[in-house]
Amino acid sequence: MIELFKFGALGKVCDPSPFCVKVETYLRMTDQPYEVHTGAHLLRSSPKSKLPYIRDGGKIVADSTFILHYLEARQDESLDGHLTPEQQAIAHGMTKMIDENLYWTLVHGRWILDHNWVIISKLFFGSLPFPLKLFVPNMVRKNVRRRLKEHGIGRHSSQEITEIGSWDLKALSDFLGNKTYFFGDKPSTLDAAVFGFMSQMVLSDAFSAPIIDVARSHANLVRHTHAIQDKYFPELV
Ligand SMILES: N[C@@H](CCC(=O)N[C@@H](CS)C(=O)NCC(=O)O)C(=O)O
Repeated sequence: MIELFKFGALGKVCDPSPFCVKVETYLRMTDQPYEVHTGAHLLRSSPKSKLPYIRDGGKIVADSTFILHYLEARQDESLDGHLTPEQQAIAHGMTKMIDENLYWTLVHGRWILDHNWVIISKLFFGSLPFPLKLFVPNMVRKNVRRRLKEHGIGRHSSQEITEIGSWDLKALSDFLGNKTYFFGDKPSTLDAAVFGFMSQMVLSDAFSAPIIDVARSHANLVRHTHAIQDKYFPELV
């Protein structure tokens, strides 16, 4: 059986990491039995020092994109099997837009906006023993700030970062239109990737940020998020 290593549920969201949500949603959409291991300490055993990763018997696969490629190849009927090569190309491009661009607007909203930092430092570091809790949270935040700068997005103002994210959200919303899923009546890996991100914005009230307001202003993306949550994560509704 597949073992999924992730952080753990945050309220109604099955994980605070969009990448962990993407993989778990994929496992549920493809009806695969799996068991979970949860906790930030798992970062230490992760081959890429990030979550998620999976174990399938003796094989370990890290990174949501590698995991989905591995799982797609492993089963008889792939989740994207109904897509044409052209649709698969669009799905790939949009997924990377979420993973490599939109994701960082979420990181900025959670870690850099001061009012959310207060929440995140309690949520993620609240149980650290004294004196670690005095300096570890600020060390990690400094590291996140550095990564945002290196990525490039951290060189923009908060207002510009929201604008960058809102272009991606508009593209997703325009592409979804009135369809149930991004490519019609059947879900695909793109639906799992979008849900990974949108679930953070729509299903959790833990954080507030302009990018969250923008995400919630797209009625069709909100409808898509609730539909996937209701169907694949009924225990969290
Ligand atoms: N490219 C990776 C990204 C995974 C990732 O960035 N995970 C974050 C949580 S959202 C993480 O583990 N961060 C911990 C760290 O960087 O120390 C994937 O697709 O799985």
